[in-house]
Amino acid sequence: MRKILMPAAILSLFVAGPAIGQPSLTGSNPSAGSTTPRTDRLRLLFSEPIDARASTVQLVMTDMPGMPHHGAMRMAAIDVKPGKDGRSLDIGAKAPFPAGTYRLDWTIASKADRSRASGQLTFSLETVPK
Ligand SMILES: [Cu+2]
Repeated sequence: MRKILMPAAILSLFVAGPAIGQPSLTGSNPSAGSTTPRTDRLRLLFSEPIDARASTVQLVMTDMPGMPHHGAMRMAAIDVKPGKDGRSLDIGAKAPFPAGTYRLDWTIASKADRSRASGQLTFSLETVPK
């Protein structure tokens, strides 16, 4: 009996997959995997309206030029605001983030049905010589 039930259980997990209408990341600034000039503004854009108050964002610096053993360092001083379009999050800081590689961990909730989604965005910021 167990041998018959097991594949059925696995199949049902597979079919359940991502819920219909589950929000997803459709764009960002900087874009995923990119290297761009240092900035004090980051943006996440989602596929549908989100509940910004039920959403969380954490920015972690994972690498820094000249620091080979740089561990994951959380950037605490960030300000997260809902975008005017209702489907984005604007992340700001008082000064441009230092040059380095970053991981932005996000968790959001759909405004329509509260379904949650989470993911990561990685990008690098560099100092542009004047
Ligand atoms: Cu650092």
